[in-house]
Amino acid sequence: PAATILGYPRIGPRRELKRALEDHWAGRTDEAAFEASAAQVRRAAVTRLRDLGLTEPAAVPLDFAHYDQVLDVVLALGALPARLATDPEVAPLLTEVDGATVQPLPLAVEWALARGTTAQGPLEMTKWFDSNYHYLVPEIGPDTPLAYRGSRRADHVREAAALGVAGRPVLVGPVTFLLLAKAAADAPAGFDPLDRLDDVVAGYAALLADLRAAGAEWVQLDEPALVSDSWARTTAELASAVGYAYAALAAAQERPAIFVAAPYGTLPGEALEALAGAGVEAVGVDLVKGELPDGEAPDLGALTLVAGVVDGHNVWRTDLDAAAERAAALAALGAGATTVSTSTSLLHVPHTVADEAGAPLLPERVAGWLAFADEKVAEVLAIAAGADGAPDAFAAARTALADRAGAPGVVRPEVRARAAALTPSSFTREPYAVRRAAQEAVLDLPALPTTTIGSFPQTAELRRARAALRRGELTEQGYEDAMRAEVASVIALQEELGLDVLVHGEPERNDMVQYFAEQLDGFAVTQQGWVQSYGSRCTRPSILWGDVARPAPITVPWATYAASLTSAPVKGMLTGPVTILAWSFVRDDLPLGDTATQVGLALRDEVADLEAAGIGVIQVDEPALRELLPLRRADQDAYLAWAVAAFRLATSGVAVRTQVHTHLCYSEFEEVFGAIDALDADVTSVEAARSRMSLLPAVAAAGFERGIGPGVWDIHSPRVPSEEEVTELLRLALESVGERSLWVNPDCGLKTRGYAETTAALQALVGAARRVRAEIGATT
Ligand code: THG
Ligand code: ZN
Repeated sequence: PAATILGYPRIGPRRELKRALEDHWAGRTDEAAFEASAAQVRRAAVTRLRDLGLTEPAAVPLDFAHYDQVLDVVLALGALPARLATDPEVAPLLTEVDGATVQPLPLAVEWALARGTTAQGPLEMTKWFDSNYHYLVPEIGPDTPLAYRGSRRADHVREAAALGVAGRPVLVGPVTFLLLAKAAADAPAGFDPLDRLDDVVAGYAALLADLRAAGAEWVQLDEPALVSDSWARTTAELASAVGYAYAALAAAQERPAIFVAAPYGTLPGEALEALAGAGVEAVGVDLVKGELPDGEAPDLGALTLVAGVVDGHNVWRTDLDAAAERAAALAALGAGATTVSTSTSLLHVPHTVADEAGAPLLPERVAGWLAFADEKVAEVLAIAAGADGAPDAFAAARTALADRAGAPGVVRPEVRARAAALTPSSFTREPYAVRRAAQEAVLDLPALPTTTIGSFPQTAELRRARAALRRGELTEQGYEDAMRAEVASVIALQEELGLDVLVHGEPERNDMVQYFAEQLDGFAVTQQGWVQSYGSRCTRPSILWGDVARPAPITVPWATYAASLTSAPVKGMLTGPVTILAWSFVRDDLPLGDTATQVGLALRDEVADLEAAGIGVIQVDEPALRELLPLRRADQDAYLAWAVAAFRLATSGVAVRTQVHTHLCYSEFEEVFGAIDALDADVTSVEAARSRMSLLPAVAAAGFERGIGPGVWDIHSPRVPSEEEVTELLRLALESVGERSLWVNPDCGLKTRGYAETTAALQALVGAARRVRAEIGATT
């Protein structure tokens, strides 16, 4: 086709798939009802894309995962780790593979892999390239089954055909599948999942034959791993692996034409050449995040090039003139046809800007600058038609871009001037030893001080109050009273439990980024702008459109109210600049590092106001520090430099006596340890319970001397740890961390937990801290 997209949001414009999944998991619907709802969401998407103008054969992508696209390959190849394949809840569902007829694995197997069984945890989840989407990590060993056992994509092809649409099934490609996998727990040392490439390719050959039999003329295989160099294999080795794998697939008799897409960065020239040489029919390159293939112009023969010139990863209207030019530059590289496309799947953006019409949240003027998924479909069609073929679309794009560039608030001279005037001292505090002495004197905390990460359970009552406020059924005053009552009860609970550094519990916050975005200038928020984060879970990323400023203090009234209720120190709670950027749609008209500086400055003012209001402990969370790390090593240092600088800008304006905390989620601590150290926070809390403190020896070896709170309670599970378990973890931690540095806290915020388990677990946590204090002869 002349125009296509690499993928479309699958959650549904009103999150219909989320509801279908959660209703089914909760037992409110049976499998047939779930299948019917999921099919309805798929048919609505296919019809919508056809009606938007993707009418040519193979223009409509069929990428309908129930839960995750990597999981779909695990299911198609029956690639279950032994721990789950032999689980009593799963084993009876795994019928023998019958070479003649393939039958996709039952839904219950899918849920077992995605959500775990009574005895087994699910597949691990981790971030999908540089997006906010999370995929399930395959566990592959030398004996993991990898034979094709049927894929629902074949049904999706037939389902689309019944609607008159010749769709293009989309799957993760074989090389990326294996690179994203981790070695199964029982694999021998040195085993690399990529060693199984032959088996996986054989499985894909059968898959392609099945898709062809279902009527597919084309298949899209996504190979984003090719744009990253963060693997144990060199770029040359990867090029050779794809060349090998795709030559084998292309040689198959019965197959659709193969389109290999390489989103999220630059496809190295040698990988492009290997794909062309392998005999695939089309290759897609990302010309938004990535560049034209580097190196000498490769011989591409009659390969169709797919130009990813519409940003699939962000929400801005495309500069159609510039995009058309970029597509033409790509076309000039080859002798074959060119197709205009998005740079990535549209999975990362909401369904349509039209859904915001009449909603009070998104200013109309900002809405005019945006293109969500449906609007991006119109953009690829316009670029394919060209300025002469679609003059109105090109004219409208020019007008919108000009309006955005000149709108008030996009550039705030006072913000730019303040950023330009920063000096090295704006980023530096006094030496840690000085701060530590001052903080010990004012805070007077026991050894192994106990605290929490910040949020307490978001009860149904709190959510109801927020909904009632939104609907106008509760006044601002009524809402605030309800939140203050909650703060008072959270403070009372913490005093009763005997925690040392208290928090107000954040009842007033919906999402830790959206909350700040709603109160800072330069951000907009949406009503319906849901984007899938993992499985059925979605977020509504804020839209950062202008220079950032803080019109008024944000958290100060909550923190000071909490502090007024207790004599214990209360910790002020802020979200850090990098995390605010990572979980928002960011502007494309200013370097991200400059935006980070602006957010850092706004937070610096908030930190100063908290300190002035008597809050002596201030936490600035950066759970997403690792998340924005560029995919190519050459870009990583520059990123880490501005990320660290933004945090330090936010936190270095305080007196020595003020204790700065930070918190990082997930277990990728080691990878960015240097940067975490460079944040120079007085206390850092991290996730550690699941890995039983395994990160601490490395932290100690690196000479990290400031306070550290390795989580002692895995809050991601409803399991309540016993006092003995927590005591054990603390003893283990003391083997690496000095008793003057160790803090005692859960792994993460308690927002998603209930009060019963929270209270019991915190009791165990405080009890364990007291026991270990006694063991080491510390007071209190
Ligand atoms: N906030 C934002 N982005 C995030 C996270 C966050 N990205 C990374 C990480 N955390 C993703 N994890 C989650 C965890 C839970 C949910 C979404 C992403 C979640 N969402 C609710 C749902 O889908 O039902 C909706 C929440 C709401 O009403 O706002 O539970 O913490 N910005
Ligand atoms: Zn966390």
